[in-house]
Amino acid sequence: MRITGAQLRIVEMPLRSPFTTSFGTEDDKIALLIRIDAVVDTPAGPVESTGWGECVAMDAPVYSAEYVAGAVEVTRRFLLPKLLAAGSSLTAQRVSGLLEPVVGHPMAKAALEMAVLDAELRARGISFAEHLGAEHDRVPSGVSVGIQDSIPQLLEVVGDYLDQGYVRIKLKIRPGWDVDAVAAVRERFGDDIPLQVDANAAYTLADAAQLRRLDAFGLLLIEQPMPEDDLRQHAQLARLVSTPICLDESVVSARAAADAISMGACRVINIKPGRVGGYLEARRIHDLARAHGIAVWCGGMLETGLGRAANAALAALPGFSLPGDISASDRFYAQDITTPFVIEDGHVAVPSGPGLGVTPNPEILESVTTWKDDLPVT
Ligand code: NPQ
Ligand code: MG
Repeated sequence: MRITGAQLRIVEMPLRSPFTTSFGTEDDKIALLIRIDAVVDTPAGPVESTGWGECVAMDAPVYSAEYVAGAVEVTRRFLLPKLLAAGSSLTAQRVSGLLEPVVGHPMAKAALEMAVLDAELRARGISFAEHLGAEHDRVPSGVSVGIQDSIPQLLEVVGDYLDQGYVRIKLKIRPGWDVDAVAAVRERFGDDIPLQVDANAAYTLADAAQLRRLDAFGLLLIEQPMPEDDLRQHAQLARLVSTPICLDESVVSARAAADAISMGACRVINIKPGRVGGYLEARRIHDLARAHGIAVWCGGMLETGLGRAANAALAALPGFSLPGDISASDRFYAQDITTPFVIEDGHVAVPSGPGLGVTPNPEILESVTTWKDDLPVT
């Protein structure tokens, strides 16, 4: 394909309720979207197409090093020019190689690859799901529950999500909000609900005794207890607790996943396409984990309907053996920019149309846009 147009756009969407994690409280979701116009070569000849990419970097570098303004800068100044330089030889498959000389910035790279892949697949009439190798037309839906002001409030929120049909609950934890929160949820809702926790790197190995207390509650996993670059410490912790350790922030590539697996740092991996540089690298991690008997599930970054569509397609691959953080749109948003994803019988449908299978509603998109910029493509 050849890129004929590129537009960056920042959208700001109010969250239905504040979302608190160990790294802070978010009241709004800020997303960087990229639209690419392209002429795509197909068996039927050249076809004009459009592709959408969503960058999951947050407004501030608190989950990982990337942040929205940095992603804008690196995309316009370093990443897009590398794709333009490829001329008409550009394919989605080639994007990660073309962008490899730029160190880091996986979320910005992932958004560009997603847009190129979407444009390509729309032109060829193939869905993300089919292209990635999905084997299901719906995926089980889990929900991530933020840190609350009180235990009664937590129980009310969790009860609400269970009533909506979510098949797995993930509690955000941090020192001071861990064992008691888990104990209360178990006491109220029983031992049968699939339950896990996510620390977003808030602990150290010195907290091993406290984390070991979680072993009593039959959790599916403890997600990212310690900082991103503490693979070795995670391997040590894995020997001190019986609950499976799951890595999120630490798994920044298939190479990092291979290191973590060989070190015994995790028995489960949360795959987030943005964090690992794209859907194609995400699939490689799926394949690698599957070959090693490591369970994977699809994480979430409060994506709009665009990213949610692609995540649902990925989560439909056969190795995704645990429910992911793919919730309904209304978990986070009163109004999504695409046709909203809904939860039905505990599942979210995998779009089947060409490319992402969803497009932004133009009026809604404009109404949430706070900034946009057409990038030069000649
Ligand atoms: C995680 N996500 O698994 C993340 C972290 C996270 C669904 O728990 C705005 C944008 C707020 C992205 C808060 C879930 C966010 C965000 C938390 C991502 O670690
Ligand atoms: Mg996480």
